[in-house]
Amino acid sequence: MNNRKNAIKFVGAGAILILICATSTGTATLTKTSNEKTSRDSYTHTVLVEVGTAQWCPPCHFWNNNIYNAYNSGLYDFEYVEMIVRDHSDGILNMDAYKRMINNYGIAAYPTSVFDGDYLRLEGNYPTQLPGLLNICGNRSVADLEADMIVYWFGNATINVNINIQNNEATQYNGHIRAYIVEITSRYDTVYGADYHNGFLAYAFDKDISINSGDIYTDATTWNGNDHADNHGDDFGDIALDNVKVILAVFDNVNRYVDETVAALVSLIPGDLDSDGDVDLSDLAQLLGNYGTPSGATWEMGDIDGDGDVDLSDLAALLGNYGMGT
Ligand SMILES: [Ca+2]
Ligand SMILES: [Ca+2]
Ligand SMILES: [Ca+2]
Ligand SMILES: [Ca+2]
Repeated sequence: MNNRKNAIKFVGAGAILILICATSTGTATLTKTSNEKTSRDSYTHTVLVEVGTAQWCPPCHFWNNNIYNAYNSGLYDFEYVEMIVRDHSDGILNMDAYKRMINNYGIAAYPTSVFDGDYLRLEGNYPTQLPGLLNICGNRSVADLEADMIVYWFGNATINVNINIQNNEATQYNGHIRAYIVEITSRYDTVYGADYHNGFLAYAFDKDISINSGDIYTDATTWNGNDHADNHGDDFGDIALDNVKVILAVFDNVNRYVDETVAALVSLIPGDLDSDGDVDLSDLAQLLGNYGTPSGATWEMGDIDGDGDVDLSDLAALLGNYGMGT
C-alpha cells in the first residue's frame, strides 16, 4: 500500500466511464438524462458532491475547473467539496479526506465525484455528465428536513458554527451530520499549478444526531484553525475571514444518503464593528460615537442593520451579542 499511485490510477482520456447508481435492488447503469435545464427550485434538496482528488492527477485539474464553472453557473442547486486526498508526491495530504474517500467510499480512481452520500458516482473528468447526475439526485425523494447555519468570525483563525436542523417528518429522524470547512480559493494547487476551489480543510461537525418529529436540533461549535493541520503538519492558523465556507450535510443513518445540505460563508458577529472577532467595549464605543447619525452610516460606524442610520435598533443588536468572541 506504500505506492498507491500504482494502485489507484487517475481516469484519463479514453478510459471507460463508470457510472454506478446504487439502488435498493442493486447496481444499475444509467444513461445521461436529456433534461439538463432543471431549474434550481425544482430540487427536493441541495445536492452534495464530495470529490476525491489528488494534486498529482491531471484530470483532477480539469475537473476542479469544470465543477467550479458548473457551480458558478447557478443552474444547479448543489454544493461540493474537493476532498484532496493525495499531494503532489502521492503522499496523504489530508487524513480526514483520506478516511472519507478511501476508507468510507473506497474510491478507485482520481477524480471520483460522490453524489449525495454515494447515491451516484462519477469517475473522471466528464463535465457533460454533471448536469444529468445533479438532476437525478436533486429529484430524489428525501426526508423532509430544514437546515440553516450561521458561521461567525471570532478572530485568530477561529470560527463559530451554529446549526439548526428541523425534522418535519412524522417520525424520529436518525442521521449523521458532517460540516466541511473549505477554502473557496484553496491553499492547495493542482498538478498544473491552479488553485483548487472549495478545498477541504477539516470538519466542524462529524457526529450522529437524532431529532424527534417536529423538533429542531440545535448545535454550535468553535473551531480554531491553529489547532488543526494537514498531514504535512501545516496548520490552518492562516485562514481568512472572506475565504472560508462551511458546508453542512445531513446523511440518513440507514442508507447513508444525503437528505439536506446547506452552506454558509463566514460573517462578522453583528456588533463587531472593528472586525477583530469580538463584540466588546471598543465596538460599543465606536457605535456610541456615531449614535444618532441619520443616514450614510457604515457598518464600522455602527449601522448593524444596514438601513443607513445608527439608532436604537443598531445598539440593541450590538448589546444582544455583547461579549461574544471575547
Ligand atoms: Ca470587535
Ligand atoms: Ca475587541
Ligand atoms: Ca441602522
Ligand atoms: Ca434604523
